[in-house]
Amino acid sequence: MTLLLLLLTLSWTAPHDDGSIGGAVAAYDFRYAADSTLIASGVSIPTGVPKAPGTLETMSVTLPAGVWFLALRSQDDAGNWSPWSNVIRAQDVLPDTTPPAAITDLRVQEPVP
Ligand SMILES: [Ca+2]
Repeated sequence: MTLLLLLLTLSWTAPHDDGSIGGAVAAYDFRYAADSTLIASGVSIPTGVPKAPGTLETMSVTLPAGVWFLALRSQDDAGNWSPWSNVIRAQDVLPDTTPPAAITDLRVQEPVP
């Protein structure tokens, strides 16, 4: 039996410490869950140190096969948490099991001498 995993590359823009101004945030809280309403109690995913505000953050995540919802929030150095981000849905890319259609126009193009 093959152990199926879901491999994702995620990205977001690094936020500011104080709303839309200030330096980098201190930490991220990145989670996934089987239900979009359960993100806050979902499984934590380790992230790197937050980058400078406005920088594109990218991260590779490996999850068990299935359908998952993911979101993150950030914390400043005073301990304040941002609201949760938008929630994204990720699922396995199912194997392609649809074959090509049958060719139906096979014919002799010219008489063979
Ligand atoms: Ca702040």
